[in-house]
Amino acid sequence: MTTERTYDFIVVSNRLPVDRVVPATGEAFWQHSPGGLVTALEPVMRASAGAWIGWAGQPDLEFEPFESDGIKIVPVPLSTSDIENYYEGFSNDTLWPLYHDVIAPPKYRREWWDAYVEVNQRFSDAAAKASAHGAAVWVHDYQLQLVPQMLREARPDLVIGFFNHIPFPPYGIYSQLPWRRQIIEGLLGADVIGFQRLADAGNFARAVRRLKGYDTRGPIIEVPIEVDDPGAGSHRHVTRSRHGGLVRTVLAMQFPISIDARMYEEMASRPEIQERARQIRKDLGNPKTIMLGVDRLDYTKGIGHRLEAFGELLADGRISVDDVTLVQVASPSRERVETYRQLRDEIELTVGRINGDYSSISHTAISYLHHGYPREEMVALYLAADVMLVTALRDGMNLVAKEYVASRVDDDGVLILSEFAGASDELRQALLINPHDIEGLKDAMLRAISMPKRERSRRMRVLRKRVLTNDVARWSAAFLDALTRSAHADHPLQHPLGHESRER
Ligand code: GDG
Repeated sequence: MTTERTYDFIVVSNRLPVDRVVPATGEAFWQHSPGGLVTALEPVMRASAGAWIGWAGQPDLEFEPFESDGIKIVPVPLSTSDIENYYEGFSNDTLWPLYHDVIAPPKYRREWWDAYVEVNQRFSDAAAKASAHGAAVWVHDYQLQLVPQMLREARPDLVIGFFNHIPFPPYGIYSQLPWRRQIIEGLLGADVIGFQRLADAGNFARAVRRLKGYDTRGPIIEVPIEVDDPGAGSHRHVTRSRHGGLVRTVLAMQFPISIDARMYEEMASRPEIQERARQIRKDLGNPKTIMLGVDRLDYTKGIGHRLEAFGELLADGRISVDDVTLVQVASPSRERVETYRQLRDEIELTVGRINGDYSSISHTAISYLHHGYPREEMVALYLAADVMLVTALRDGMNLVAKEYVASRVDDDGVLILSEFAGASDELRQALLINPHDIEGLKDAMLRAISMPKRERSRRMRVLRKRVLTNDVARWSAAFLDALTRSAHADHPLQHPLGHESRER
């Protein structure tokens, strides 16, 4: 009999940090996809013999666990129907619009919910199987909100963390969800629940009070323990509530995510990337001002609002294509979901109209790029852009804003940033805007275009200090520190119930 290996630290996310590449000839292989999360967690994974559990990105295929760049990878299979119902359906067409202030109408389908429960159970089973006794498990994002409770039921010995990368909506919106109670219960299975903003944590605490009637004190939520709960003896943080009952405490607070700022700084200092930035400016006709937008093509990002403002400035004659050009990278996203197809059509129609109306043979109003680019090219674009436009209607954090700042090693460039993006809590020296206020957005664009060099540098220096200090390593350390404290704050044997009462 073979005993499966178990791990002391486990990360669970919908997607694994690797891609399976199938070349035209030769054998398929795994490629490390170094996203922000991998970079943040890599050192911790290595130091603590960690494993990463998630979907490998290809439907209907099962893969054995394997090792990639020193990280153990445990693939969870998803069928074509799981992808349609759990991923594209419930995750991307119910939860995503609901959690982003119903910018698009969420669809509530019972079969999608059933698939969500089933797939969450599969992820939880995989995590339970791979976890050593007392291991720390860190679950990520809205696709897996039921996993904490499922995992706690199966393995009360584990320390469980959850981080929500997207906003948590106000109760008036959240309460639309037919399964609102189940999701809250799912999340409360964690010891620590992290959000991007203080406001998200506040919205969550309110939902807990309204739906469960539990007491909350600041970031602490008191979850009553049933006396016949089989795992009661193993629960951590067991105390007596004001009302005399036994409660388990859960910490729910903000841990704003960040980027590997030093990596962006290092890339932006490379001569070949700086040369590429100059080349980009030259290719665009060396305009006085380059404005840049970089987003997944998603309705939360406010791409239409920024195009409208830009188009009106051209129409009003307040800017001219001879001086100002807009580069919009819209990387392809969720193209099988109908709302995203419609969004693409709308954006491309608007870009076509503005270019048709205002471009000249020598100057294009908007360079619209519906591609993904290598990171080097993104950094060159950041360096080439005088003004960065982040006009999200709702965004958990928005890493692009932080990447732009980290890349500006020359202390130059102006960031226009929506107050509806989590990043606006920290990046106060940006030009903060309300993207729904088109006149205000136009004014901010003009102000950015004509901002004196001294003011640009002063603002950028403050922004850079902030991003370089609060980087992604600090984020993961803060979260894991809270989780570790939660692991050591209580011991199962000190459970106030004592053994006899639990055996009743
Ligand atoms: C979710 C939340 C939260 C984009 N196009 C290309 C490319 N990107 C990279 C950017 C950035 C990332 O993708 C996008 O991150 P964002 O934070 O801007 O937005 P979401 O994808 O919606 O992320 C968000 C985040 O999770 C983390 O918690 O901040 O609020 O919605 O890193 O650079 N990268 C490359 N080529 C592209 O064409 N290489």
